[in-house]
Parts: sequence; C-alpha cells; structure tokens
Amino acid sequence: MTNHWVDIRNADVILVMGGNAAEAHPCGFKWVTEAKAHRGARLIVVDPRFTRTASVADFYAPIRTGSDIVFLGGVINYLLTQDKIQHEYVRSYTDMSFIVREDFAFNDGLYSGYDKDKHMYVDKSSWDYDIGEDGFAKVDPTLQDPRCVYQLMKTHYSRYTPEMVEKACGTPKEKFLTVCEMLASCSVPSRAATILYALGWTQHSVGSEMLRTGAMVQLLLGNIGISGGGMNALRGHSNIQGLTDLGLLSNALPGYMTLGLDREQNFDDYIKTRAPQPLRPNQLSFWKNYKAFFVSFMKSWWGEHANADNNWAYDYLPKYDRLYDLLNTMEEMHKGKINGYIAQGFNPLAAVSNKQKNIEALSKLKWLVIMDPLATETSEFWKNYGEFNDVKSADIQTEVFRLPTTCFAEEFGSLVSSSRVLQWHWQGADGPGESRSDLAIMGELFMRIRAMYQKDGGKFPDPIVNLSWPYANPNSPTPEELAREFNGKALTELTDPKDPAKVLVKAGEQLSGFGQLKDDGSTASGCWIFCGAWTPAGNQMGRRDNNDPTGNGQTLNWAWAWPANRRILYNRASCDTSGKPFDPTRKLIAWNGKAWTGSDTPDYKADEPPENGMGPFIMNAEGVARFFARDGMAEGPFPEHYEPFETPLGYNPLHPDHAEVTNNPAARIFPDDKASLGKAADYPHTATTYRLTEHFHYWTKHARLNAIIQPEQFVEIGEDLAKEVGVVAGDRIKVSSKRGHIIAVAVVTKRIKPLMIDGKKVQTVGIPLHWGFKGLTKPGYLVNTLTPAVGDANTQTPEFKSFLVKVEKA
Ligand SMILES: Nc1nc2c(c(=O)[nH]1)N[C@H]1C(S)=C(S)[C@@H](COP(=O)(O)OP(=O)(O)OC[C@H]3O[C@@H](n4cnc5c(=O)[nH]c(N)nc54)[C@H](O)[C@@H]3O)O[C@H]1N2
Ligand SMILES: Nc1nc2c(c(=O)[nH]1)N[C@H]1C(S)=C(S)[C@@H](COP(=O)(O)OP(=O)(O)OC[C@H]3O[C@@H](n4cnc5c(=O)[nH]c(N)nc54)[C@H](O)[C@@H]3O)O[C@H]1N2
Ligand SMILES: [Mo]
Repeated sequence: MTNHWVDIRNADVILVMGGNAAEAHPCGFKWVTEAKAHRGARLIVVDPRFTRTASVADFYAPIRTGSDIVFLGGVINYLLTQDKIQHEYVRSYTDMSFIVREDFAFNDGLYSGYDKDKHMYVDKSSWDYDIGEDGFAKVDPTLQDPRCVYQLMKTHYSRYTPEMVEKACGTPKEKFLTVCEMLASCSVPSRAATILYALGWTQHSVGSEMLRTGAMVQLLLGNIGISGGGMNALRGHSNIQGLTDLGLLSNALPGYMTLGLDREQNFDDYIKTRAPQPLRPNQLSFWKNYKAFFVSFMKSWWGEHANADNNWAYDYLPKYDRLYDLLNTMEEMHKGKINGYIAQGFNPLAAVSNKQKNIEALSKLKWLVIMDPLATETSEFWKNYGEFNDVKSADIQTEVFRLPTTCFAEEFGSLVSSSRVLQWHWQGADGPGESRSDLAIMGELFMRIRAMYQKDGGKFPDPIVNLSWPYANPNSPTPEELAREFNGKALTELTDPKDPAKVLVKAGEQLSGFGQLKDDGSTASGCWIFCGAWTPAGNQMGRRDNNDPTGNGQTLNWAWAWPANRRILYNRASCDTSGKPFDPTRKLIAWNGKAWTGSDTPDYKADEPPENGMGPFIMNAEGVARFFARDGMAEGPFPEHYEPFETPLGYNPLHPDHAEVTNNPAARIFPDDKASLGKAADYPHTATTYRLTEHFHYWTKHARLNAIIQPEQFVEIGEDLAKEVGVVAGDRIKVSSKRGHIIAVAVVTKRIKPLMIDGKKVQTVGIPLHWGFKGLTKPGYLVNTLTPAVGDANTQTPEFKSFLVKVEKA
C-alpha cells in the first residue's frame, strides 16, 4: 500500500478492481464504509462477478477475466483525450516531459529489443530516456516533442477506445464511460480517488502490468502521495507484507535490496548499478545509500567475518542465474533434479497450479519435510483419497517428515499489515502436544547443520560456519532478539561528523533510524527499512496510542510503519511546487519556510526548500514518477494487453493478425506446461478462482465452526450457462480443464452473466478454492487440479485467475 487502511476513509471515489475486499478483507473494508457514510464517497467495483463488494457499491461494471489492461488503458485514453488530468502534478511530478531514446520502438505488439528465440527482451537499452552529455535526462516542458513520454503514451493508448474496451472486456460502453467519468471527477486537487486491488490483478500472466496501468491512472489524476489516494495492494496472509519486506524471494534481500546476478561477481559494480546517479540537477536519488544498507546487512549476518578486505563477504551470497520461484521449483522437481523439499507454513499441493504435475513432482523427491500445525494435503499427497487424490501409494517412495509447529496465536512477534505497519502481538496460548515454534525448529536445525559443517568441512562451509548467531539460547532465538537485530545497532561509537567530540550512538546501542546506517562497517542492521522499529526508546511496534491530533487518521503513535514511521509514501507530492498542500482539507505535510512538517513523516529531505525543484519521487533517479518504465518490467515500458495463456478468443483483439503476441511474449512457460494448455474449441468457458469470507485457504476447513458454515465444495455458474448445460441449482457438475477435473455442487446465480466478446458469447465460471481431502468439511477436489502452470513474466505468480474449462452435468 502506498497509503494505509485508515486513510481509505479520506477518499471521494474508491475503485475496487482485481479484488473483493468485502469478502477477503472484511475488517479493513470498514474504512470503505466510513468513507461512504461520512464523506459521501462513491464505490466502484469492476469484477467478472457481482461480488459481496459489488453488493454495496454505487456502481458495478462487469469485465472478462484477464482483460483489465484494455479497460485501464481505455481509462488512460479517456483522461488524456478529455483532458481530465491534474496538470500541475503531472507536469512537475511525473516523467511526461522526458524525451525517450530515438531507437525505442513499438510495432505490432512488440517493443524494441525482443529476442524471438529466447522469448524475452534481451536488449532493453532502448527503453530509456535520452540522456545528455551532462548525465541528465533531456526534457521538453512544453510536452510537444514527439519523443516525449506524453506524446508516446497518447499514441500508445489511442488504440484503447471505448469500443475496444467493449469488444475485449465485454463491458458495455456506457458502463465503461460511467466509470471513466467517476474517476475523472478526481482529477481536481480537491478530490481524491483510491484504488484497492489484490489477486484479480496479480494472478495473471500480465499481472504486474495490470497494476502498473492502475498506477498510471492514479498519476494522471494526481492521486499518488495524497491522503485518500494511492495504489493499495490488499495483502493476503497476516504477515505476507513482512515476508516481502524481509526479502524471502529467490532474487531478493531484506529491505528490497536485490541479490547479485551470476554476471555480477564484482562487488563495486554490484553496488554501482544499485546506487544510480541522479538524472536531473539537484535531485536526491535515495538509493545512493544502497551501500550503507547493504554493508550494515552483511555485518548483521556475518559480523567480523564481513569486512572491507573481503568486500563485506559479498562472495558468501549466492548469485542467481534465473528465478528460483515456485513454478520453476515444481518443474525441476518434476524433472527429478531436486532431492528434498521443506514446506514451512505452506501447502503447495493445494496452493500451486496443476496438481497432477505437482503430485508427480513430489513423488520424485527423496524426502519432504512439512513444518505445519496440521496434517495437510501436501503431507499426505502420497495417500489415496479415492476420487479426490487418486494415487498409487505403493509407487511413491518419498519419505515424509512432519514437524508440528505452533501457529501465530501461540507465538510472540510482529506482523506487518498491508499498511506497512509493524504491530507487535502477544502469545495467546501454548501450542499443544509436541509442537514447537518455527524459531525453535529452525534454530536447532541450524545448530545441527553448523556442527556438521564444523566437523566435516565441505565445499564452501564459510557462510554457514561464520554466520553470526548471537542468541542467548542458540537453539531457540526469541522474537525480541530478532526484532532488535532487524533494527540494528552501532558496532563502534558513532560521532557527529561536524563535531567529532559529540557521541551520537554508543557502541552496542540500538540505532534510531536508517539515516544512521554507515557503509564502513560501523553499523549492523538486518533489514534497513525496519530500522526504527526497536530503538533505544524500546519496542515501537508495541505502541498502542491511537491519538489522532489532526483528525486525518495518521495516528503516528500506533505501532510503527516502515519506512521511518511514514504512513503515506511519496507524501511530498501532496503539495504543489511551492510546498503548499494541493488540498488544505487533506493536509499531510507542508513547507513552513524552514522545514517540512505536518501530520505525517515527510517523504523528502526535511530541510529541502521547494524552490530548489527537487522531485518528490526520491526512490527514482529522475525524482519523478514513471509512466515510462525505463527499467525493470519484463514486457515493456507501457503496459500492453495480451490475452491469458488460455484465451476464450484465441487471438489478441488489439493484434488479431499477429499470433506471436496473442499472449505475453515475455512470459516464461516450460514446454510440458505449454503442451498442457487447452483451447477454446474443447474448453469454451473462462474460469476464475477466489476466496470466501467463511474460510481461510485450506486450513480453516480443519476448524469445526468454519466447516459448519461452509461445509461443501461448490462452483458458481450463471443462469444462462446452467440452461446451456442443463443443470439446476444443487445439481452436481463436472468442471474440466486440459489438466484434470473437479466435481462439485452447482450454485446457479444471477451474479455471473455471459459477456459478449468480439461478437462471441463468453461464460464465466466461478470456483471458490477452499476445499480438499483433509479436514472436517466434506472432502472435495483441490481446485488447482484445473489451473495452468504459467506465471506473470515479472513475478512468476501463477495465472490462477483466468483459464479455460468445460462444464457438464456430473
Ligand atoms: N476469508 C478469507 N480472507 C482472505 C483469504 C482467505 O483465504 N479467506 N486469503 C487472503 C489472501 S492470502 C489473499 S492474497 C487475499 C486475496 O484477496 P482478493 O484478491 O480480494 O481475493 P480473491 O477472492 O482471490 O479474488 C478477488 C476477486 O478477483 C476477481 N477477479 C478474477 N479475475 C479477475 C480479473 O481478471 N479482473 C478483475 N477485475 N477481477 C478479477 C474475482 O472474481 C474475485 O472477486 O485475501 C486474503 N483474505
Ligand atoms: N487457484 C488458486 N490458487 C491459489 C490462489 C488463488 O487465488 N487461486 N491464491 C494463492 C495465494 S494468494 C496464496 S497466499 C496461497 C496460499 O497457500 P498456502 O500458504 O499454502 O495456504 P494456507 O492454507 O494458508 O497454508 C498455510 C499453512 O500454514 C500453516 N500454519 C499456520 N500458522 C503457522 C505457523 O505459525 N507456522 C507454520 N509453520 N505453519 C503455520 C497452516 O496450518 C497451513 O497449512 O495459495 C495460492 N493458490
Ligand atoms: Mo495470498
């Protein structure tokens, strides 16, 4: 979230698209209700189904799964052609005026630099601004230059007309235009729109680009960095935000630092590419501090073994040649290349696409460890459960170990909410039986592994035997010890550079914030963005003062938000270029002549006078927000629509004559998975999977009360489709994809209607995901029996939200 849950109440228009907040985030949804009740905010829902969120919306528009880029691209086209943009914001705080390199091109759905054989953009050098000899990007403040971002973007989205939206999304043109008008009402500084999204956007082969398109709409409206605005990702598990913050992905390090690539063996080059020079005069490029964050992190992990002479132990870190994501792991396991697998708080058989492939993959393991409070589908993948898990147990040799853990309520610790707020929580009860906390299990496992390396050596034992492990009970580190370590401390005395006699932090003392981190080895911090969470003043995450002096909901003394207890990211952009709030009724910070002050922590240099013209987006080297993604994205700098890998159309309505761009040309798909994709001729309906309030994934079915309120697996189909296949509510239906089938009760509903897509009737099938063969609910099929193993080209998040099925009476 750029903003936070409470701030939603400051919005005038709320777009829920690619999510179903009333269902999946029912508690946080109260802030939407507040905005409606107390501000007269208007709620818009765009979803293939008329959801529980839609049931309380002011306006609902249907959409075909996987077509959101066409819809949002259409909104961009509308805002640009109707001139409904926040001009001062867009001119001063975005890259609209930046000139793009001459060799950047877009033709027939492909950008410059595409390698057809590798199925990816190998050379992205043309996706950049024209950089002058002074090292700064060239700009045209008049926006007339045909190569400026504004002109390129206008041309790009001119193809995304209301007619194209109706054709590709199935959204009637008038409904689409009503959504445009409602959003456009927030292009004035006195009104704010917010966007709430989740998996309806991320779980597509073009997922990252969907949310980028949403962010572009928000930038045009001047809605990023302001109260009541923002791009708000509603996160999933209670600590999934903390998971990404701590870098638990194969290419990530804590605090959104990145692991080196295989070709980045040179430490200085590694740092240099991550600490870019500013692309305009007098600009703070905040990642210039990368080395201080990185060195402090390495000191935290390896203590005295990380020093200037060994490049702070840079060689201890693995370098990556490709992503080691879930789909890749299942692929390698399926090829027999992986011996063992540890699933900690994870039920991959239920959660990962293409169950049949995953059964075969798990069957090839020598050993599988499950760390979980429950016996899960994964821990019993080898057991025959009849039609629900039809395996031959005798043929499966995988040895399975179950290590019973406690669950969240049986532990202390901090959870990071979608709002980036770290909240300390307290243990409710001891875990039952032989269960142990994850920390106790991981702690003892580490101690035993380290002892083996100490005794026997090995190829490269250094990173393991030298790992810093400073816990009072090394077999069981405490959450408090870890929290203090993530925050970090001074390793030697820190003095004021202007007055060396003045001691700022004593050796061994906790740091107060990431501004104190150094690149010379004198500080340690396990996760720089968490620096400030456990200071000399104690545990900031445990604070529970909900005092709100300005009444705008920032409550800076309630727990602690990263970074620097800032509640709204980029909040400098809430003020005009002279430092006055665009909307005084929604004031966050302002320039008082000497400093930036206000109800939130300024996201800027605290004493930087506005007249110096520094841009507010200090995490970008150009200081402004990007419409043109000059680096980073896999499939191009402007989002373009590509069809889901299983498309009911069979072609891309924007490029009907170019089969090579039907689907995301930069997506990775393994040959066997490609072969298991279905075609609309055999599987005519488009399906999507989703959640119900009454269950949490696959574990609440083990709880009696939840099992009682949602006991049996069902599938939602519209009345029209029910008539077509000859079933009535309560009948059992068989839903098949190219990869398998499930059988469940049919819920026949008015909430799903057929859509007309380019003259063709397309039916949506809605499949809730909570059932399986373990637990107290009636046994059911894992819905990932149906889904394809292809992911978003940037994140490899599987395309759970759009695939093809056939529906029959069972
Ligand atoms: N009760 C409960 N709450 C939960 C969870 C749970 O299991 N149970 N899980 C948690 C987790 S881990 C997560 S990640 C979040 C997920 O939160 P959400 O993303 O809100 O949950 P979903 O129900 O998966 O999907 C949301 C909506 O996306 C719609 N949709 C599908 N395809 C498209 C599309 O192409 N375009 C658009 N515009 N919409 C589409 C679906 O119809 C559905 O209504 O929920 C969290 N909250
Ligand atoms: N088709 C389809 N598939 C999907 C999705 C979808 O929308 N559609 N959504 C995807 C998403 S967003 C998600 S997040 C995944 C979720 O997939 P999983 O994370 O595999 O789902 P959960 O059932 O929440 O599994 C978590 C496990 O953690 C255990 N657990 C709880 N507390 C603790 C603890 O403190 N320690 C340990 N070690 N274990 C604990 C629970 O008992 C449970 O078995 O599913 C994904 N799969
Ligand atoms: Mo999730």
